Amino acid sequence: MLRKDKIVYQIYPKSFQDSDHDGWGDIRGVISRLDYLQELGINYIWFNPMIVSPQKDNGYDVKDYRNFDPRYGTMEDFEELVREAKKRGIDIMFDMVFNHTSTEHEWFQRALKGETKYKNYYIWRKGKGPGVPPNNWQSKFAGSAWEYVEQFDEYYLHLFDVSQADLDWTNPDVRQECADIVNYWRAKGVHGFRFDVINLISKSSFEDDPNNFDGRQFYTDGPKEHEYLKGLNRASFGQDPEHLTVGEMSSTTIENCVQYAGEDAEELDMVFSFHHLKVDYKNKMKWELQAADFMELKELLTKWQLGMQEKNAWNALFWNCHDQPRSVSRFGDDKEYRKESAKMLGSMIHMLRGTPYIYQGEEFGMTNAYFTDISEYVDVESTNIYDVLLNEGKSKEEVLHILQERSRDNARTPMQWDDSENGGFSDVTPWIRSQANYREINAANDRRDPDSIFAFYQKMIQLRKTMPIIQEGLFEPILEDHEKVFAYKRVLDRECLIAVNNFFREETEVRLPEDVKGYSVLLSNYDRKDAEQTVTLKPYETLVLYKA
Ligand code: TEU
Repeated sequence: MLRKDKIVYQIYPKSFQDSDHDGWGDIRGVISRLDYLQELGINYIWFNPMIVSPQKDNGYDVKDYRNFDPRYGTMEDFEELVREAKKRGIDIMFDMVFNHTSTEHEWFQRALKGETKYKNYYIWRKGKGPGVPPNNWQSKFAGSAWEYVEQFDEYYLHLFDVSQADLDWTNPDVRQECADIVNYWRAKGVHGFRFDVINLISKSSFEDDPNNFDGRQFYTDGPKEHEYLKGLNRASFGQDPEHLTVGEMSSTTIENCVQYAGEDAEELDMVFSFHHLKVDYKNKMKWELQAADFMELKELLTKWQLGMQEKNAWNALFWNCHDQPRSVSRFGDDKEYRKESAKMLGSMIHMLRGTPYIYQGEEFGMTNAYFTDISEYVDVESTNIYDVLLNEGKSKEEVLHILQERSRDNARTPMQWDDSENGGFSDVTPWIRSQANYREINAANDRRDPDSIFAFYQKMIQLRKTMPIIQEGLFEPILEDHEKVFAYKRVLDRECLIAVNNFFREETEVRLPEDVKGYSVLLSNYDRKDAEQTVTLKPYETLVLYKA
């Protein structure tokens, strides 16, 4: 049974805390910071992959599913982490990357040696003619999704980097291997699993994309998805009554997600979907900038809340992760109203129906990286697209500006703990540059403020843990036409919660749908003590009212 009082904290281990002076975060570094996480109040830590990987895609290119990259530490370190976390009431969630492996993985290497068993673990097709790939699908990281291998005169599919070969899930051996890997980590004390791009594992057919787009219609939410997920559930985590699972769903639909995360579907507990994080993509294109379309954001979040609720399915709630620019820079104001807007964005997410995820640094308002030179970027997607956009004729300045807004590295800079060298992450040069603003924006500085963002997050977390209305209440949109405010109600029996959030730097007036005399203020980022039916909201104000 899914516990609805949980809050997950995401750690990008490479950038969280270095303990052995190599500029690279590690497990012992995490152990040294567990008290901080306990104080915050979270229940789960989701770790991005720490297993052996050539690091072309920072661990999402898996070379060995069962062993840690020594730069992160040893199995003994991990066992200690599990014990120490447990003492503090924290469970571990691991990232399972099952759509693809690194081409350095033993399976792919044996495939290349001609072992049929392993060749059948991957997806191979003949080209359409000499030098012409099997179809026009595009990799998510730019270029064709197919790579030619001369000795077979065939191409293998890679929806991501050329070093990330897609696994063939129609092969029962592949499905069994994946279940075995989940069970291996379960035996080590892992109860939580995040499944990377798991809705891409069932490919429907291998025809050309008629719209000359990337081909996603043929490999997203494919015909066997639900069957594969039910099978994985039965063969692995479903046997653990305490499990917590989340699927990362790329370009998915509500129709599919109500099943993936339906209460009785026996697939997953919840889903990440990304539509609300594309409202600043012009024509849905990641590398074309536009100001966030606030009405579209409201519409999408409302549609997903209602659509999932109607079918008794469960959302993961988030603004940030290791693939997204920082929310305070993107939807808030990371200068004048950084503190106010960071709290407002947190409140908006944490009062919704679903399980909230906090990404490292969000709890004290870390901002985008604002790198000014391409040499500062590490992410394969960013460096690839840099060349592509230059070749398309954009100027260097223009492309660097786009990356400042969109690059995944915005979220991957070292955690800013204090104002010491590299923000206290490491005393040697980190694998990726620290942000220039760490002397001012850091956890220690924030926590010196009695009215800190951290304290606000602590409060939101405690509210969720103690108030059934936040865990279970029904979601109901209000003020749907308001152009500045995202507002909603949560209702449980006779209890009611009203949340209003001003997304803009101007004051704005709202008239609530009912008299709020009997309500008390549950959360405010401006020290508001009471409210009337008509309220003038301050810049980026969040106000949460509650009536028992
Ligand atoms: O991301 C899946 C994914 O498609 C994106 O969020 C991706 O970063 C974006 O679309 C590119 O424009 C997952 C992981 O979270 C990501 O870090 C990996 O790179 C990717 O899968 C491949 O494993």
